Amino acid sequence: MFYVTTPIYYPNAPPHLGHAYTTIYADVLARYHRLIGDDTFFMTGNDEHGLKLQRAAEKKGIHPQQLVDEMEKIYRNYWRMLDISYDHFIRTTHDYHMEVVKHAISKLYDKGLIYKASYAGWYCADCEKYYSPGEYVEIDGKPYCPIHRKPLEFLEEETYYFKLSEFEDYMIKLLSGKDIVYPRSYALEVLNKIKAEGLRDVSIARPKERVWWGVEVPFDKNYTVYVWFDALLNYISGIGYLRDMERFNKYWSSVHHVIGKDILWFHTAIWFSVLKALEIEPPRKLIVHAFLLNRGLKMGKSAGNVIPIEALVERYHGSDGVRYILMRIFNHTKDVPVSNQLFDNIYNSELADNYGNLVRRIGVLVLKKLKGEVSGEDIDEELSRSITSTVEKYNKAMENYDVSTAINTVAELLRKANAYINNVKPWEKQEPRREMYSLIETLYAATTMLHPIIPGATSRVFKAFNTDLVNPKEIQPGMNDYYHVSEAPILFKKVKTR
Ligand code: ME8
Repeated sequence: MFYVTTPIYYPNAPPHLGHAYTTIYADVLARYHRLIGDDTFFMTGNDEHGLKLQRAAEKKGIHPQQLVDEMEKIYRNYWRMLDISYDHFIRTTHDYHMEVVKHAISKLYDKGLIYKASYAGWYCADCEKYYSPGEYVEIDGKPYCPIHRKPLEFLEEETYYFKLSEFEDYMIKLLSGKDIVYPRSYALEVLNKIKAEGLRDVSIARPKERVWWGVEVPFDKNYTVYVWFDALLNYISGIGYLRDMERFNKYWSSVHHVIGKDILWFHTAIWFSVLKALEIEPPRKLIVHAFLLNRGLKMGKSAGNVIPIEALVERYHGSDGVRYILMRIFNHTKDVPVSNQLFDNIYNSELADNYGNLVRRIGVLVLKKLKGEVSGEDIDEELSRSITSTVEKYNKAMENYDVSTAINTVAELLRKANAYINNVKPWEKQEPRREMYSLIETLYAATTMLHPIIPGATSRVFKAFNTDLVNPKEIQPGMNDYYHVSEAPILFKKVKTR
């Protein structure tokens, strides 16, 4: 069983490369788990309520419902463009989701975990979050959002609070004990913050006169539910919480949330506490990654430095190039500065040369020298050992959520195969049977392992070699005792470096 989620994105604008980074990563995990035979469920979607969306619609002069309906199509198109194999696209305006939100807030209310009081503080509508002194940055004596670098708005209102403070001991115990957050450094970061500042109660509702675009609070129709409380519940509503508890229980026990580090606090302090209050187990894993930077800043709409997804899909002739590049640079703890030069280099040297060109050369040689037929022989010993050790390292890395290490181990195997072909020079031999079998077996193993990352190109290779995928855990040298090669595809056209 493997249930994996992405954050649900704010559809006030189309997704950019940062959103693609998270979504492709989750897709790679989902594809890998399907291959190893796990019953897999992969969910992404949109976070459609709240002030940010209300304002975005206002600015366009349309109803928020119209905006989020249009944006759903746009998001789905982008995910299709990137070969994202999600099983469900959740929207927080779905009825079944809103039912769960109402049920959850009522349950907390009945348990005495919600109370009314007034609140005054500084708000960032882009984050949908209050910032306290010490958290915001001051520019010319005025408070600014530390993430968006925009002036904060001062808000003062009667609101409902969730007694987060009651969960302080629970959170400290949970974060210091169980290995939920990956990498662990993020758990320690949250732990330190809680130890330093304590867990303060959070406002969980908004007056309708200010934020009318949201789920109505069941016990007070003058309020809507705070968008973050609404949004986090997607992870349980999307797999049938309330409607189909059997299905919910089945998937929840294996839930893996993938998020960027910007929303770590919501996904630990708040989410784990809400789950506890609802008497639901904490998630199995919360997998956190760092940011893509552009021109020194976190890539984002408000910084005005986003790279559109379609620009890269076009440049690298489809989704595989973009998927490979982003997964190759994927980093959980370090922010990664992007640049055309870096992307072109990875694409040209690793995808086009190390992999694509090897596929082409092997295909051409088998067609020319062996009339397209390769049958089982003794495999070159060194390559054979390399296949075995790569498979082991690759599976270990994938199981540890470390996709970039998994890619590097396969790239290393491909480099060995390239060195081998240059060394044994099969083109100088009459019938290089053993050489070509050794090469094609190595390529078969590498192609299988790369499949979750570049599903399009690898499928073409399987088709050209008239063979099919296996469970990557079962790959071993000498997998197939016969290949019929019908084509030598050119997978990746090189790009001219700018
Ligand atoms: O926060 N680098 O939605 P959002 C890496 N709706 N990842 C990035 C990135 C960057 N420069 N920019 C964005 C929300 N991301 C809420 C989530 S979940 C219950 C609600 C990715 O549209 C990263 O995964 O602002 C980040 O956490 C997410 O987009 C934020 O998306």
